[in-house]
Amino acid sequence: MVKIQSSEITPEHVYINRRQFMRLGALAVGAAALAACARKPIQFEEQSSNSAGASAGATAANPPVDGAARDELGDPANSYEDITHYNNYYEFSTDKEAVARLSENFVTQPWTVEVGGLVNKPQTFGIDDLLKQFPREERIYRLRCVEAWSMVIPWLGFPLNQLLKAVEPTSDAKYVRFETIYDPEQMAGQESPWYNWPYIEGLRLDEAMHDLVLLTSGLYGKDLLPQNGAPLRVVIPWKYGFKSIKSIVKIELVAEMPTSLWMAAASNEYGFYANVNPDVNHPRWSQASERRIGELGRRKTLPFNGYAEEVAPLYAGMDLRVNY
Ligand SMILES: Nc1nc2c(c(=O)[nH]1)N[C@H]1C(S)=C(S)[C@@H](COP(=O)(O)O)O[C@H]1N2
Ligand SMILES: [Mo]
Repeated sequence: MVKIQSSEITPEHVYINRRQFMRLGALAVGAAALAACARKPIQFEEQSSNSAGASAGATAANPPVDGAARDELGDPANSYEDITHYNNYYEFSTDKEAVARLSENFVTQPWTVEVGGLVNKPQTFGIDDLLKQFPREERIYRLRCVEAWSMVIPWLGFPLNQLLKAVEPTSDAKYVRFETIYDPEQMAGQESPWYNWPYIEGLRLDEAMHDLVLLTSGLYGKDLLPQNGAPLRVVIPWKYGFKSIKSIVKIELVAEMPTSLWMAAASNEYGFYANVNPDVNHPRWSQASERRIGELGRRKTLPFNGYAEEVAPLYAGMDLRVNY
């Protein structure tokens, strides 16, 4: 794994915090956020010098500073503990609190990602080379699960569009299809006959090219742990969490809309677009509000998970009740 140098990550982090601080403007941000700005870079320095190489998890001596980072709406990031111990990852378990333990020994090295299909320059990347070629940055995003819970997560990744540009999609390419590793010996959940394994997801090409879509290999300044999709997953913050497919081995440019695992399982409940939409309920529950992990009570769900300004133009003229 590429080790993030504190010199690479600190300026970006400081920048994000300053920008957020300015956007919050007159809001009573308080001394806590100010303290966070001052404390965070030091924390990353400590981590970089302490963590001996790849995939170092948080240790007692080296804990991430929970909640110091905030999203652009001013809400604090969830704790590292919550983000790494409340996971949807059906390859390991349908029990969110069991995924961390059951994925503990999942082997993520060596790892290759095949990028091909309707492109001029297909290429298979070793994970280390991929992360060397595309430097990571921190992005603090909300993750809104279709089950109506949410978190704020400080990811480390790079825009998917950088990788797509490198392989040069042809004019026939209209969609991007993602595939998770298929390895039932390591992933007992893949023995379940209820789903069409491997996990598949997809985006329209213009969605995939949007700068918010992050190919992600870390969080809280550390390499991803298996439960969060190590070594590489995608994060699409304006869509329900199930679109953010984990442990990717294949990215293919295709002409036809891919059928995702969830579309194949229940197309009336899980559509291709899956944009976060408080006005379109799941057939079995409301999507108007959500439970932010770590909070009491519920908060209102925002259209496109709060990213409408950036992404609503992608869907101009589309009926989002039909294209759910
Ligand atoms: N391969 C794979 N990717 C997956 C899933 C899964 O079961 N398998 N679950 C999805 C769902 S429903 C959610 S909400 C997010 C959860 O990501 P997190 O555990 O990192 O918070 O991962 C998504 N990606
Ligand atoms: Mo989800």
